[in-house]
Amino acid sequence: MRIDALTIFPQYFEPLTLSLVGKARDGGIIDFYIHDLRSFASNNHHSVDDTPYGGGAGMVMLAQVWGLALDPLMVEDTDLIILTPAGKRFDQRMAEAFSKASHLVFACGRYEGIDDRVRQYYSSDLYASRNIRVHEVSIGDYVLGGGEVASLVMIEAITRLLPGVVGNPESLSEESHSQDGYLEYPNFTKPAIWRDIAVPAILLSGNHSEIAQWRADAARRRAEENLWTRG
Ligand code: 6GU
Repeated sequence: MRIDALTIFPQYFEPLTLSLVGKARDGGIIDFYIHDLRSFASNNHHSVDDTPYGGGAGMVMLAQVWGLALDPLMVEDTDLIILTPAGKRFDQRMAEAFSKASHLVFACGRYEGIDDRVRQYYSSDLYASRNIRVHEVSIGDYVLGGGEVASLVMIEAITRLLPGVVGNPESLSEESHSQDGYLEYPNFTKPAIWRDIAVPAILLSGNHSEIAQWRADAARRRAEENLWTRG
């Protein structure tokens, strides 16, 4: 999978050299390219934003700058992801769908967002005929300073689903959110007693069917309890 990210703060993407994602990158499973949006700014001040038509607070990012940055990346079979708190909510199902993509482009907006004509332009029939799809995505109902952290969240959730990134692929099918509404059972390791708290005895019994039953019950209890707080 190839991933491009466009941002005025390329340093936000330095964590992608770490951990599983970093290893997948070293191993050639993922190809990352981070682009500094400001290098596409054409005026003397290198500005990337201006005041909104119609008035109001904040600044809007320039379509012209985004167009110059995006044009060379819009190759056949590309998913362009525009990060915005007004987008469709990211979840595990969306992560699974994007993990099957061949090319993801993350457009990180700052300020009050990107001139909407950028979304319109790359959503045209011409681009659709080249299998270019545009998605506006949010990672949750709160507002961040920009799309960079949201991109990192999405990239980690998506790339760990690629074959060869997570060592034991079985762990992917048993984890929280692997099925709608499913939360993983609680886990324990040695010692069997820690600060007077014992590990549930069944887990030490070696009885695999009873352990499976206990875990299924614990997972269901957890999902029910968390329903109240998750909404
Ligand atoms: Cl994608 N961007 C910003 N700026 N804030 C957000 C978000 C995205 N998702 C949730 N909050």
